[in-house]
Amino acid sequence: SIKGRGGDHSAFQNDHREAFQADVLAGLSGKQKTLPCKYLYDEAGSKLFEAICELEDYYLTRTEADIFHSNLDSMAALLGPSAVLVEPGAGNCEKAEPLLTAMDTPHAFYPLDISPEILLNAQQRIQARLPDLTVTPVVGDFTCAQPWGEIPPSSHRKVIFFPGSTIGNFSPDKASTLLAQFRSYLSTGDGLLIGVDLVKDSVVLERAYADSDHVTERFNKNLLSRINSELDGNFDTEAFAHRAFYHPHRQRVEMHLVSLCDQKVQVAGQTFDFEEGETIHTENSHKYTRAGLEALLRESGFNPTQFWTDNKQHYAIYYAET
Ligand code: AVI
Repeated sequence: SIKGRGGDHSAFQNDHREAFQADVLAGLSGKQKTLPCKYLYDEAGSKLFEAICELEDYYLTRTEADIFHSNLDSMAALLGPSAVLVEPGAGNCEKAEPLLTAMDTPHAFYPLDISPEILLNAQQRIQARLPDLTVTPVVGDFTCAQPWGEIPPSSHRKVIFFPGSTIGNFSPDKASTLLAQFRSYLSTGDGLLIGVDLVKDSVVLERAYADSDHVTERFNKNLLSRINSELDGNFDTEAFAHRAFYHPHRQRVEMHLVSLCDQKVQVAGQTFDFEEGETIHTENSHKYTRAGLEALLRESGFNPTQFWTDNKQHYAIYYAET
């Protein structure tokens, strides 16, 4: 079974389109044009993101996978027997699968994602490998209350699994709000297993977001193609360049699309003017120090108890208790 579509998929899609249009029109109307990064992940965008994760330059996925691989048993021991694992933004669930396999008889797995297709594929794959586990995909935006309301209460220990440095795509304020929201779905003694990218040399950071294979460029520009096809836009993707740079003061990599000329673009019947060099800010990817992340966890109601990293200290995984 799949939850969160309210039995009416077309209504769900309509709401989704309306929210997309409202967010895009608002984002393009500001002085600094912006587009919310969650819209990077339509079907084509999700495939491009999967390709990014395979890139040599994008060290995050590989480094996190190595840390998991080297520490799976101690992580599984911390989660304890019969735990319920909940993964917001689960995508293809490739990170949860080895963890679930290492865990002592996990009770249930709830992957949450906005894409039902990806979830259903993952459910079949995991169910085939772990036939005794109940896998219940939940469709929805994990920053909203809706998908969380679909998860039934349980007397089993709950652990929220939030790998991939997804927390980095939220501003520190929003990250704190999100973690506090996670906290509100948990009870005392429950846990959070979270992966974060650490502050490091800016050359390494920038190469990860402006890769030599130009996959991140395609990922970024796909947002314009998506606006063209879903919101009747006429962006010329050739008239924009991909730019990614590390901002050391804000501790984040910023991703932009730079207009290469003065131009006008139509979206959903509205016209937007671009000057040459003007940018659309499409994503922030915040990087944390250990102290910074521990402070964030504490202010959101979590107590960090375990920490794992790689030998270059490029990436960290934390276990925190409520
Ligand atoms: C999903 N998220 C953690 C990625 C990141 O590194 O911020 C998204 C991404 N953007 C460009 N490359 C990857």
